[in-house]
This record gives sequence, structure tokens and C-alpha cells, in this order.
Amino acid sequence: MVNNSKSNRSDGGSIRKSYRDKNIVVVGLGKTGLALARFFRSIEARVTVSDSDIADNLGPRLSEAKELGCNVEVGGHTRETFTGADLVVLSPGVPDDLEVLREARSRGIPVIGELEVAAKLVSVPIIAVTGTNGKTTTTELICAIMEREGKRFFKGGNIGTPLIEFVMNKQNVEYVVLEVSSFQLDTAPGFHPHISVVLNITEDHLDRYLTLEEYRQSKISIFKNQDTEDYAIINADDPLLPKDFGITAHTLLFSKENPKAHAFLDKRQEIIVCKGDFYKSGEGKVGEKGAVFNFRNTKLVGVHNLENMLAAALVAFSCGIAPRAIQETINNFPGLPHRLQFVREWKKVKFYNDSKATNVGAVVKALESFSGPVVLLAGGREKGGSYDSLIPLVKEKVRALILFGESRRHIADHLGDLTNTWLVENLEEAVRVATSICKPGDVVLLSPACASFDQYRNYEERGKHFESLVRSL
Ligand code: UMA
Repeated sequence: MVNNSKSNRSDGGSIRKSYRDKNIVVVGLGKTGLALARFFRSIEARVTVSDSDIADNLGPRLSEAKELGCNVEVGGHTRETFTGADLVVLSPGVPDDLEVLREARSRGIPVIGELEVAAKLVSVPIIAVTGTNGKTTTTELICAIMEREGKRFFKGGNIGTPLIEFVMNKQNVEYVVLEVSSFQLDTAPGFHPHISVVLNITEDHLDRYLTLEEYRQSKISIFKNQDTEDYAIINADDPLLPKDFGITAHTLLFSKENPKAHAFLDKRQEIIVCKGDFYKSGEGKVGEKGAVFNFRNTKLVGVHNLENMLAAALVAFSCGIAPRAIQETINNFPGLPHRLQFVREWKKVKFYNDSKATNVGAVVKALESFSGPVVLLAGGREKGGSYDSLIPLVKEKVRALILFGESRRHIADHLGDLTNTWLVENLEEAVRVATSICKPGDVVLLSPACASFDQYRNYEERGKHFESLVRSL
């Protein structure tokens, strides 16, 4: 059971004071950079914001940074700015191996990320969710359960609102629930969540990490500051996750099949059973055998969402939340946009938007969720992973593969011989081809395995475009 006095153990006042009059360089002027600038200016630090982009593209954020009294450097990061700093704080999207950062570090100037700054100022238990896929859904599920239980919480991190915004607003909450990316973990050496969740690890971001092992180390670093009073919630089925060895926190496992796990699905894949003594002292006391939940009325599609729910249920139990709130969440959670989202049925063909599937692992999960023939639309900007894990599923389930965007030829080289394959310029053409070849009973699935940046601003824009094309059929 969570001890509510537990936190990242801050003496907020003295930490804030220690920043006063310091020269702080904030790198990146996106959502995070601007929130950092506001925070540091509010406690009278001297702030320089440095962004590699040009002023025209930074728009109102640049104006606000100036109004806050920050010095601004745009169009690149200069050595002088960094070597004159007392502290450098990075936005998550800024690679932490830039030359200017190396130079600063070599002079003993600390270089850390926003999460490191913010988490030290949080005085309630932090629940942190990471993994390659399912982070956002699991974070939302945890928050939905908390809402049903009447708990007060802040939801943020990679999901959208930087933690530093919460720190500034001083909201009165019982928990902080964070989605945490590997980028954020890399620059937060002191991060100490009370409950950490690692959902899965598959290839992603290999444009930023040299190897899968480097990426894995980044993800599992979430456990490194946890102690025996903390909880580590881990997917027992994932071969890349360390189970309990080397983890000091109380380890809770979830599994799609293993009844020895603390939460698992039974043979009908319908029921979560949570058992063990970790929740017994809480309001969620449910007896020796644990609690049974059914998915009869759920709107969640896909096996991966069952895994996400297992993890969320373990978090809830660790917080002493009553089983009722978990079952109600299973029954009512609507799913998230662009994640295996049902769009419409047209001529007995079901269309699904899974634009958020920007890596191969996510497409594997999506294909595993359908039994019938799938017309798969994939492509975009590659992140450097291998397509091999898709081979058996494409052979088994994909009746046609329609590839679009920058990566279409490369994907065709790997998967094109396995099924009927079309190469087209863009999504518009992909939908046109899909509608000309699909048959009643098929699923047409946009699950791109790639980022969207070759043709769109983000995956949301790509998903909305797909939906509008499908709705106008
Ligand atoms: N920039 C530099 N120098 C560089 C690189 C970038 O100055 O070398 C500048 C860019 O010009 C831009 C700014 O940095 O102006 C952008 O910073 P950012 O990429 O950190 O963007 P934010 O708006 O601060 O959003 C970040 C997260 N973005 C990334 O990790 C890429 C958001 O996650 C997160 O929601 C937000 O902080 C609040 O915490 C998004 C994401 O794509 C959703 N995350 C990745 C993912 O989920 O796969 C990890």
C-alpha cells in the first residue's frame, strides 16, 4: 500500500532558493522550455533560452520568453551561452550529446532534464509509466480509476503537460501520475517514482539510441532509485524486462498467461485476477484469492489494452483503490484517439485508425488484435528499427499491404514478397487502393510503423486525415 507521505523527498523551499540569481540555460523552446522559463523566472533565476530553430518558427513562445525577461538565443546553440551557465536544463526532445552540452559538462556545469528539476519539488507519491507502447493509455487508465475513486491527482509528463507546470501551480493532489519517455529518464538521474511501471520494450527511437540495449537501459533506469518501500510493476511476458533481479522495489508482475503473476488473464482472456498480500492493508482488501474483473462490457480493443489494464489494476491495488473503481473503468473507458480506434464500417469493411503506431512493436500489437484478413496501410518516416517481427503476422493476417510515404520502398524490401503489396505516394492514394481491393469482412488498418513527419506535423494530423478520407467514402 502506498505510503502517502512518500515523495521525491523535497525541501522545496531551499531548492527553489538555490536557483535564485543563478544563470540557467533552458534548451529548447517548446512546451517544456517555456514552462521551465516561467518557473525559473518566478523564482528569480537569470534565464537564457536557447533554441536551434529560427525566430519565425518559434512565434508566440519566443515573445512570451522575452516578456518573462529571458535572454534568448535562436537559430542555434552557441558555446559561449553554455559555458557561462551555472546549470543547463534540457527539453526532452533535445539530444543530450550535443557538442555544446559536452563542453558544458567538461567544465563541471550540470546538465539535466526538466523531469530532474521538477520531480525534486514534488511532495506526493509519483506514479511513473514507461515502455515502448501503451504508456499513454495506461496513464489514462490509472487516472480514470483514480477519478472514479475520488482521488485528487495531477496527470502529466510525456502525455502533454510538463511536470514543472504542476510544480509552479502548486495544485493540491494526492498523487502525481506521469507518462515518462526514455528521453526524460536519460536526463533525470535522481528520479525516484514511488510506483514505476514498465509495459514493454521493443525497438523504437533507434535514430537517437545506437542500440536496442542502450534504449532498454534507458527504460529500466526508472527502477534505479527505488527502495524497498516502492513498487516496480513489470510485464512478466516481455523478454527484455528484468523481472525482479537487480530491482530493490517490491516487484509486482503482470502477465497475459502466467497465473504466478500478481495480475494475469485467465484462459478465456477475460478476467484479471490480482492476488498477493501487497494490497491487503488497503481499502482494496479483497481476500486471499484476489479480485476478478471481466471484459464483457469493455470498449477497449486489442490484447495490448488488456495488458495495459493489468498494469493499471496493479497500480490501483498498490494505492488501496477499491476493485469497484477498476471494473467501472474497464466498462466505461472509451479508448484513446489514434490508437486502434474504430472509425466506421463501409460495405461490411471495418476501418481502424492506429496512427499512433509509430514503431514496429505497435503494429505487431495491432495485428495481434484482429483475427480476420487485414489490409494494412503503413509508411512514413523511419526510426531505424527492423521489420522482422512483422513477418509472421503479415504472412498470417495481411491480405494486402499498401505502403506510402518516405519509407515505402524500404518496407517493401522487407515485407513486400510476403503478400500483395502496393506502393503509393500518400495516404489519400493508400485509402483509394484499399477501398478498391477490400472485401466484406476485411479490416482496413492504418498502423504505419513509422513517424509521420515526412508528410504531417504529427501522428494526430495523419490520423485525422485518414479518418476524414474514410468518412467521406
Ligand atoms: N530543439 C533545440 N535543439 C535541438 C533539438 C530541438 O533547440 O537540438 C528545440 C526545437 O527547435 C523545439 C524544441 O526544442 O523548439 C522542442 O522541444 P521538445 O521536442 O522537447 O518538445 P516539447 O514541446 O517540449 O515536448 C516535450 C515532449 N517532446 C519530445 O519528447 C520529443 C512531448 O512528448 C511532451 O508531451 C512534452 O515535452 C511535455 O512533457 C511528445 C513526444 O513525441 C508527445 N514524445 C516522444 C514519444 O512519445 O515518442 C518521446
